[in-house]
Amino acid sequence: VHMQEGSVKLPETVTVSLGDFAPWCLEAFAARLDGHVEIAENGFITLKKADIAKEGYKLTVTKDGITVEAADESGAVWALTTVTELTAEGEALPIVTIEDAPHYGHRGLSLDCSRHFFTADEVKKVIDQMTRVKLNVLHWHLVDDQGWRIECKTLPLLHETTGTYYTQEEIRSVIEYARVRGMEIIPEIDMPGHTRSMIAAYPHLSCFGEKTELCQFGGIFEKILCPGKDETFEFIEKLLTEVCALFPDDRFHIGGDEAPKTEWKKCPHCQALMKKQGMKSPQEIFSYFVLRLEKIAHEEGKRCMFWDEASATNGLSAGTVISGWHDLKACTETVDRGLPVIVMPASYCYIDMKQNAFDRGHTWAWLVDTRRVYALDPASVTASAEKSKLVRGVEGALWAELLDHPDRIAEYQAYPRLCALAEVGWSRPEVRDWNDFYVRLTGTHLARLDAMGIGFHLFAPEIKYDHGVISAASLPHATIRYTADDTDP
Ligand code: TNX
Repeated sequence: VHMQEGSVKLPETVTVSLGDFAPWCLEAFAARLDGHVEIAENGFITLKKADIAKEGYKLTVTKDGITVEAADESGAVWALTTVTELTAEGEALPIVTIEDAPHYGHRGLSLDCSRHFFTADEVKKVIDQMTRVKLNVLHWHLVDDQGWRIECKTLPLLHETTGTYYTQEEIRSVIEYARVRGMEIIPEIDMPGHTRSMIAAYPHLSCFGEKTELCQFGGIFEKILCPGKDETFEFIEKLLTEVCALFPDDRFHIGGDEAPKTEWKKCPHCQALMKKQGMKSPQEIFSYFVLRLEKIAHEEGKRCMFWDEASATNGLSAGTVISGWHDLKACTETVDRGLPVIVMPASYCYIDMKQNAFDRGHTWAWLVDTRRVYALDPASVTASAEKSKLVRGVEGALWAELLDHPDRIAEYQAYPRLCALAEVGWSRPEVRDWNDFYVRLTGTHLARLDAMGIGFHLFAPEIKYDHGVISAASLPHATIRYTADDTDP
């Protein structure tokens, strides 16, 4: 960043010369300016193709206008996002030159829409807010034990049994909304565990085929898909043929986490499979399942992702990417096996955890406050320069078992922790510094989040007790409410 004296106001209607860029890269910018953007020759903003890193940009603001140089549309999207950020509260732009590019190519959020249904409009809002901090991947967790959320024309009992789901039309509109914001959508169909919503619709998919209901609360459930029956794989093939075609991006997450082997050990089909394949343990059935899922997804033209439980599977294809969620060690083991990893250890990246002891949220991975998120160093998972290339990026996870109330708790959980995570993904490690981040966050960025209409979490007020008087001081934006009789304020 190179700042100079002076500033320039954005005109009422911002004219843009597109150069060789596709018009879609203006869409998010125009939406943020209530449509006051026009394509024109000699525009106030000039876009130029340049030899700059993927997603990178050079933004030059002068008294006469703005020049954006980028190699691709996403670089232009991020440059214009920076312009929006600098003018979020109606400020004039500083005269400045910014050269910027992300450190990691994968900067994501995993959003659980099974446990809590976010409407298509709510998902779009999440996407727009994510792109404000230049996150570029929405890992869309669409199905789980508590609900199946994809309209499925060939296997309609899936969505009919759950009742609340996205139509294919809605899914397409979310994908398009994300695309013009430079964001990839990676859908997830978690298998073979976390599949109660599939089994509730089609009971024959489980080992013993008995009728069952959707789960009403979170957890790890023993009734999962049966790998001993051919019908299970025929079903998955049919399912993935339809669902893969719905999502144009080439990556597909097939889960693989938390799959108890309890039923497999008792199931005659699974026992027969073990015998036939010469398997010695149910763990080998799991690997067999994972490899078959991978093959089916490949046939549909997809590159696969799995949770880290799958990373020990021998024979995974080199392009398969692992989401390392247990801890940093799981990420290290993944790269040691030669597989690419998304670093998302729960104790840093799970924004469904409480941020302080009084919050609503999980605690199993400990309290995860903003400072803790910021402290994540993805590069620390390996000391080898060669293996460090396998560290593809970071992801936050907003699991949704506890997101049913109060209103907008998702925003409260996500911000400002996602701001910290975005910086972990974007900035070079050597320029990251918590004190500097904290000053920028509380000095200007929280006000911007406020101007963007995001309901964020504030750092706890400082409480003092002195000679019988309790006093509390907090940051701007906060309202302190209290009661003296132990009731909820
Ligand atoms: C673990 S992370 C899960 C989720 C839960 C989450 C709650 C992962 C792959 N599985 O099913 O929602 O913990 O924090």
